Amino acid sequence: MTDAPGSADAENVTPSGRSSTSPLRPCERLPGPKSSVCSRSYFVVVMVFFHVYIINVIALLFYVHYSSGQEDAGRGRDEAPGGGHLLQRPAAASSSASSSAAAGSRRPPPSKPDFARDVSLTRLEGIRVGHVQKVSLVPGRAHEMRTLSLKPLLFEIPGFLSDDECRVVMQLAQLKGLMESQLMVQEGQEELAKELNLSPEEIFNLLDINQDGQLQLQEILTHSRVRDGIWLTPENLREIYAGLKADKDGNGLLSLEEFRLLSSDAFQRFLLQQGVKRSQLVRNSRHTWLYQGKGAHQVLQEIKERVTRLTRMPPTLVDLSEPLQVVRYEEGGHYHAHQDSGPVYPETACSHTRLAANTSTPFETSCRYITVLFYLNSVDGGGETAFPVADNRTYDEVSLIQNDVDLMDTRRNCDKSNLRVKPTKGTAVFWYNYLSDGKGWVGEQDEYALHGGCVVTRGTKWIANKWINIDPDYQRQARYQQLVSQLPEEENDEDLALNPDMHSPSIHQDL
Ligand SMILES: [Ca+2]
Ligand SMILES: [Ca+2]
Repeated sequence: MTDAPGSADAENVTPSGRSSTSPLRPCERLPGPKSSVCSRSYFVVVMVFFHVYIINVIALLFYVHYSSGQEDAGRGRDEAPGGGHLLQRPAAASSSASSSAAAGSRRPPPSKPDFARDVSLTRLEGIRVGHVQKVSLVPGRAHEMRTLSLKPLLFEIPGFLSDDECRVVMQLAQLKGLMESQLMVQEGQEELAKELNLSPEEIFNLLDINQDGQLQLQEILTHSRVRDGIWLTPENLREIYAGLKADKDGNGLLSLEEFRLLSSDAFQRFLLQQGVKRSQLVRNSRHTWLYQGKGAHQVLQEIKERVTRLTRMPPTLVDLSEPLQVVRYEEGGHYHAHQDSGPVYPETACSHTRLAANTSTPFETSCRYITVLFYLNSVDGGGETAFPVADNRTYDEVSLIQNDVDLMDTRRNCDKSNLRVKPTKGTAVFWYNYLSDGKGWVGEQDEYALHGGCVVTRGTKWIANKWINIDPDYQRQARYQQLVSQLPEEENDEDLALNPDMHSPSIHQDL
């Protein structure tokens, strides 16, 4: 570089495009009289800079163009082994027609043509908390539907079921027989770790949510909530640390070195050896499933039809959903806060469309778009349905446990939940477990839909759940429906009716 003023002004000149007049101006600032030599040499210097600048810009444009092309090609290479469905997300997220077309061309050729999106899911309007709207569910009577929260979108409909209907559902459930919702001895945690083939370092890394290289109590507690098992409290964990001498340096945190010395199910095994009470489980209830298809009790069919009218979902989708689940909580029964359905990533399969998924992914969730919960009796004490973070400003998994207060613990902290619904005979509440994708289909999971059953302090609590299962992947849902429609009618009713307990042992974990 020759001189600073020259280069500085060259930068000023070129962007404004006044190259013919501006080069002379810097000379005016130079000491001494103006000279033609000055202006001519200065002009030459500036022009050199101008050309260098233009060449640089062109080179830069070439570089950007070339490197983004490479990046696209690289991305294509990285994703190819993961299967075609991994490509669908970038394509769907991009509004650019060219990138969609490019992603489409990389997708493996589908065995069948894509289904046209001819169904749009209605999503009811909450308006505001406390808003009441009239809904027509049965002839000659209007029900009132009150908005309880917007995050999740949650409604309450008093008198949805008559006293007689509540009685019939409870009797049918007793006739069929109820089973324990969660078995006492939990196996399988180690199996999952083995199946995924994770090293202790990888598990540590997954648990270390804030990535500070140490496991805080709440990081371990948050993880232990993911699966049905023994419910850990902060005190439990401190006892376990002491019993297993896990926290060698006694700082209340687990380092990677300390973690490596523990087996993957050390905590659960320690608790099992101590003896586990029912109250220490994630859920303490009994349940059964009642089919609502052809030939089912009239009351069950009518409830299904009423749910269809209430939610305004396509009847076929409701027909192909899980049967009615009836749950009984005895005194002392509870269900700690959980999500009815999990997040859906491209590599996750929905339990109900598994037939059409044509994949052997280890991840599966129930894809329960809507939960309709019915109170079959009024409970003498406790048993509220708690929504710990309903209408919170933000959602943060780790902050659910702070200063030893675990908001997900419905035996201790229901009173700290943002919203509690008191069980009243015949009342229904319903909410969306997923957001909309903005195009009339299922979008991302709504984490605010976290909820649990508070401990029943007096009497028995009876509820029923009707889930509406919809695959966020429209094509998978459509393929599944086509498969079902091609089966003979009797098979269609009996074999394909979802029995979540028989279908897959993991399905009623309600992740
Ligand atoms: Ca940490
Ligand atoms: Ca430590």
